[in-house]
Amino acid sequence: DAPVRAVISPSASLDRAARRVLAANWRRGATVPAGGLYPHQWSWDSAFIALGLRHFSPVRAQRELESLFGAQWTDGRVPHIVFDPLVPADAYFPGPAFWRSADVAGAPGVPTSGIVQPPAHALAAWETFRAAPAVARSRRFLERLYPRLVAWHDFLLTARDLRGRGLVSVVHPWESGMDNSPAWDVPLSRVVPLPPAELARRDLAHAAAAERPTDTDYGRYIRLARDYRDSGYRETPGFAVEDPLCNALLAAGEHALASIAAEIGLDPARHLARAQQVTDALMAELWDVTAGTFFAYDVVGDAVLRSYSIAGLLPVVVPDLPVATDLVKTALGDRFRLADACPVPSYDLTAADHEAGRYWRGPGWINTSWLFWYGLRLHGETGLADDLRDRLLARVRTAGFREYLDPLTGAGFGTDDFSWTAALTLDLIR
Ligand code: 2M8
Repeated sequence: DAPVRAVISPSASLDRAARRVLAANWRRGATVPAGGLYPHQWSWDSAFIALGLRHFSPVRAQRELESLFGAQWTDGRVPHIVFDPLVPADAYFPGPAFWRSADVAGAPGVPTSGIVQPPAHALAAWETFRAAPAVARSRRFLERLYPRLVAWHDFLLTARDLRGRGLVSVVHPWESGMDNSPAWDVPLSRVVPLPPAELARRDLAHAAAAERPTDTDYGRYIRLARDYRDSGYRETPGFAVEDPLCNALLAAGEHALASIAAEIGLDPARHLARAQQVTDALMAELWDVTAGTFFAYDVVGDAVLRSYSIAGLLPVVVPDLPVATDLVKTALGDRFRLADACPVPSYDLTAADHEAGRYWRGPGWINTSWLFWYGLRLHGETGLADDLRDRLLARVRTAGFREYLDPLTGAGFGTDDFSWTAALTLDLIR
């Protein structure tokens, strides 16, 4: 399928343009994030994509999540990439030949990666159900997905509770979804990068080098992934961090699982108890009252990572979080400038190493901004939420469905026709 460049003019509505992007990126049961740069199915992308699809094609939204969970491993992990066997092997690096999932007992028939991504899926499944309950009931959508979502959260809270404090660790920067976040600089500095000659980067054919991670970053990503793979995807390599965003999505996801359980006639109590446990652990281990944010924890280095990233504000998506007001205050301060910067910057605007156009080191993203918007509404900050939504839509109208934007100028970066930008735009319009 040729990528469709969305032309947004006053005559073509944003809604129609967004649907066109999602139609062009649909591939026989799942949506690719972007045809050139990311030509397979990505885990948390599918959760965000379902949140948009549910408004005009609830069955497609359900299938998006079903196809992802169809590639779940028997240990419960949901791989971060499900490879499309029809796409040429060298279209994306590292591809199926690198991950070698076929060699692992318990991996599915379709080739996948072996690492994971943030658990946004239970929330997306519940919201997908809520958009069209009758269709979902007739397809037994929740009945079929629920045991898989439970196994996914079980995997995270057992295999990945590396410190035994009730929090999940990510063992690769790609698992955080915020690949080259400055928050990972210290733990990554211990990883010896592979030389550029051992990397076959394909991303630079689709996006400017200045907007992507560096070769040194990639050398470290590939070494970590290779070591994890060579342990049979069991032993965590020299990188493990407790990320506030992953843990917040898990807590919010357990609340969603409680709603799902009740809907299909099961007892929601264990999910509410788990949500509370993860929320308590977040507060006890990652909250910094003086800084007014959550910080990630470096499990290997046994130290707090005092880096102000948007991930530290995103526990605002957790119902009953006792510090939501503090997070909003931090967001309104100089580091994130919620009142005028848009999308919400991925990283501290006042930091010396903030880079307005380089991937997760500064630009604003629609998915993390959507999560902040969702959290604002959850905690009754309707005025701030409406204002953020209006400014996000204005940015997309001007820049198109870009991957990420300069939060101060609105300039677009990365790939165009990016699926979660289009999908979450559709959700924000409603
Ligand atoms: C980016 O990550 C992939 C690796 O997973 C890459 O750089 O190739 C991240 O922005 C991640 O959050 C996202 O899910 C993925 C696909 O959109 O791209």
